[in-house]
Amino acid sequence: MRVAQAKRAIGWALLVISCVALVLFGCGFVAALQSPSPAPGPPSTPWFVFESGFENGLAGWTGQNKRGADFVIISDPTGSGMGKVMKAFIVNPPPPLLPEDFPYITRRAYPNIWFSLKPLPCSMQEDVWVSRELYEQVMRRGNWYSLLSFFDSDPRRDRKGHVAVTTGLGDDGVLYLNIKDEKGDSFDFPPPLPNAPRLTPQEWHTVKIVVGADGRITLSQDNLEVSVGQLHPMTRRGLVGGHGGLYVGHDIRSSDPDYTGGFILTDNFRIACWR
Ligand SMILES: [Ca+2]
Repeated sequence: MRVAQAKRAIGWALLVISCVALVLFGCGFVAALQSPSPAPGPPSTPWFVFESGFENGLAGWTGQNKRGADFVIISDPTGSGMGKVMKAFIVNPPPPLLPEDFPYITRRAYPNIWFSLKPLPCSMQEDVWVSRELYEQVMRRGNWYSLLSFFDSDPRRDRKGHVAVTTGLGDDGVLYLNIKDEKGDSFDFPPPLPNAPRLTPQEWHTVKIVVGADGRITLSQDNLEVSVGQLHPMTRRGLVGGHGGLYVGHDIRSSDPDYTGGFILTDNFRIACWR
């Protein structure tokens, strides 16, 4: 009798264990079905990298451009632990008064980097902090505002470089792509993706452009996609340099008597190309 009871108990135990195992297996199978596809892994180790966090001033940069604006390397004034940062700002004296839509007025202040053509894919990114004064001034007047300029080489005139992609700030505070044709004129402004994040003032943001070997361009802010586009077919596929910093269009001082100044901070500029 006892043997029979023991056998029955063992039988029940095995049955329960089997059921539990089946349920667990089933749950795992369902979970596997429901989980999103795995995020793509990090790209292979870049074979070309340029980085500047301005800790050694302008070490590594190959030139600079200052017109109607200036920049200095200072300790991070935002208390965000960024170390040295680049502060760019509009400078006096204001230029002559010109029509607000005069096309050749730009204010620029940035170091730039040039090198021999690097095949795609490549990325370019920087951290930015825009003061409220500059942000509102730029947005209120609808000025374009370039954060990153991604240069390829000119396919026809063999110039040193040609702007292939820049970024601008829309009236809605969302960054957009400005894709250039082979002459450097604006070719395409892909609309932002739904729910694209706004570039808020007085906060650090990471802005990044990735251009794939197929010419696909992805603009992201703080690791969220903002806009996607495609290189103009006539531009050469590669990267020869670029810059971040301050680059605004029109004459934002003469067009606004209430202009109160403002500045942009830039840090952790980085270019990477990989295979
Ligand atoms: Ca830094």
